Amino acid sequence: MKFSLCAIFLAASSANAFTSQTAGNRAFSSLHAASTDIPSMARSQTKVPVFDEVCDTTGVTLTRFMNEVAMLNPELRELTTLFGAIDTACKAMTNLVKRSQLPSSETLGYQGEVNIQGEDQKKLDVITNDLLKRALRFTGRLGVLASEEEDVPVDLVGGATSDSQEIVIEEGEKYVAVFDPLDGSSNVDAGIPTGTIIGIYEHSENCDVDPACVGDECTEQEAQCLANTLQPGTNLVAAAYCLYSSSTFLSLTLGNGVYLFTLDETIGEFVLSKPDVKIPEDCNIYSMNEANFDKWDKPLKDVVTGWREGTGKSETRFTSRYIGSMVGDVHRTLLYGGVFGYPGDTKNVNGKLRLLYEGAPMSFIMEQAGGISSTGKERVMEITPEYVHQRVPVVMGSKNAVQEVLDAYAADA
Ligand code: AHM
Ligand code: MG
Repeated sequence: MKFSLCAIFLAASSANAFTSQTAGNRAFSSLHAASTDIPSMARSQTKVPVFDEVCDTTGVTLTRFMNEVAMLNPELRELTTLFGAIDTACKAMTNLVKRSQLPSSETLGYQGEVNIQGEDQKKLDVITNDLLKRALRFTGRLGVLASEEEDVPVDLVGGATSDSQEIVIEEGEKYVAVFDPLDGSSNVDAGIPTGTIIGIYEHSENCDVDPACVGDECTEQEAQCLANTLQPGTNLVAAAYCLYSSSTFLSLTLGNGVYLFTLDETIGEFVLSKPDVKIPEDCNIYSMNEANFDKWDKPLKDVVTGWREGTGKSETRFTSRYIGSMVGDVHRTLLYGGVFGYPGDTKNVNGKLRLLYEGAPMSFIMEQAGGISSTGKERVMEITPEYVHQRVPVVMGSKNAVQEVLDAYAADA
């Protein structure tokens, strides 16, 4: 085992993955006119850790992985600090989700509040949002964050609480975080997998915001700084998801491949279980809410009909798997191959998923695993959000099958 793990990392090292992929991600960047001028993110080559000695008992923990990334790439030290907070928050959220099933926990059900998107908030949506916010806040490395459960972008450094929409920017912040604290929470009462999705962007060093500025009191420049969250996925420096299921998984990318960790509860650590995850190019599984089939665009309907009947490009009859929790559905899609989608339809032209904290980070991970993520017509990663809770149609997964969807849309144009 020791030998094979070392061999895998040596292979990753020779591929120089972190650097080249990060540069590739940047190459597509274009900022929305309304956002602050984010400095060019050209960075030196990121070095991949090589583990020539692996503890048989603990393997390679996330902590060690991040320490080695930081030692090799001092400019990423603050980013690895953020991952320390994510590591802790995902463990805490694992316990919350697990314990929620116990009669004594009283965390199931609805909070009695409706979020900005008109959705009923579950108690666990609110608790996990607060937990993740606080964990990230205490790193002191974060300027602004946007969350599914917050009306507007907020900052963690200045002491805002979940009850306060006050936005404060302090010196020293370096990153912007976007997240969905408990995706698929409608499933949680039934004990079905849920997840956390996180994206991290760089914060503009040029931002100078008066800590007293709130809402309309902010100058245009200050408001633009707060709009740092409105960056396209191509600007992401990192993305991660945690999946709360039979095990807890933490999957991350720093722009150079996807690394999958599994929580070993006996030692309380995430342990590297799959370095450099690659999605199979071919597949026979699709994962979409088929109750909406009649309302989908014709090109998508035609392709899915071909998959059902085995008359599509691959001449393979597909099967269907749909949990209704994006993190779980995408995780399975990454490991087994497949196509996950939440397309637009005649009722909701942009589908249901949110671009900033669902579509973009999951697309970054999918692309880093060798898959494709598109609206059918354009790359999800290239869309600059105009507002925080913007929705986006998504079709992502195995290269050849997603390409079949893109070809159908192109032929229909
Ligand atoms: P949520 O963020 O409110 O939990 O909604 C997002 C979830 C995704 O995890 C999942 O893909 C989708 O909603 C399922 O929606 P539907 O029930 O319409 O199929
Ligand atoms: Mg969600």
